[in-house]
Amino acid sequence: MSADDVAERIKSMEIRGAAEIARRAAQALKEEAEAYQGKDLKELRSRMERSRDLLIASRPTAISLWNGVQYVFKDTSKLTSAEEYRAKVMDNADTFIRRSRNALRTIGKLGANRIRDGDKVMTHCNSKAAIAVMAEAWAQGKRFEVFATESRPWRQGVLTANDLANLGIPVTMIVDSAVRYVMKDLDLVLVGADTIASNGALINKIGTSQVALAAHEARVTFTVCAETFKFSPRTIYGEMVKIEERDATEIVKAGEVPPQVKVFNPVFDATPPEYIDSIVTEIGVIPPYAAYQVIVKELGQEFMFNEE
Ligand code: RUB
Repeated sequence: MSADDVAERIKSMEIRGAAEIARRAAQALKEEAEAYQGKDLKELRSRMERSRDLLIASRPTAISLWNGVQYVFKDTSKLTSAEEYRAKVMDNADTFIRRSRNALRTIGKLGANRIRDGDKVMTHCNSKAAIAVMAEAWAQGKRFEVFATESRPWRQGVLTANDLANLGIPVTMIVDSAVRYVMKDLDLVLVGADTIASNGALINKIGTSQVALAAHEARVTFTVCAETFKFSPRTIYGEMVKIEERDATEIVKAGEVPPQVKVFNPVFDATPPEYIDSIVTEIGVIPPYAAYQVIVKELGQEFMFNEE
């Protein structure tokens, strides 16, 4: 699929979820490089850079997309032929996709240790990382049940409920506003991440911070499942994470309210680190306050000081 197509599908949410958009963008860049038959490095570079910019602009919040795309261009600036450049881009894309899939498996294994037999778990939105943890714990024979929030306005909770039901995991759907009401009976919250900032703040689907607040109040453990490519090197430079706002029609249909009514539709929010017990990554279970070290150590050489 072309980069233009993938960017459009990411924008329209046909392709969604922070890790998936990163993998699909890397794959699109790989295919674009693969399809180039010419010998003109300058032309290839400019085509690839156009696609890179298009993909990065397709959704603004998830740093995974930016990290994934940057990875595809790793060590390409000094290459001198179109063949070398093409091969490097393709190899980088494959490596990123493979690492991201491996990370998901490792997160599943490490996170599963956090689920105990008989637990009542809540999840919000539809995170493949959080689901990997529940899938692994279930496969290990642990028996627990899950409360999945609806996650308005896109209702990704329906996807989660289907994913869990297909695995045989008992799941109850609730509306987002029922979170605090059911929280007092729960043991654990497991959510994914679009971005983790250098101070350990979590940026995830709108409503995550309310879930965290309710968990904090009820002393329910709040755990984030996030690959290291969800950590943002850009926040180390002081950059704020851009919170995507989507169209009003996702909340109200045309004509439902008079035109003077404003509609505000932010689709992500920030949960402060003090509400997060731990973050399950492929390099271990860490406190949110270790985010800075993760960025420097894991992503440092590859992303931070590399202007490519
Ligand atoms: C999805 C969302 C998910 C994270 C993590 O939002 O907020 O919790 O992206 O997902 P949207 P994963 O539906 O708007 O993309 O663990 O699959 O990367």
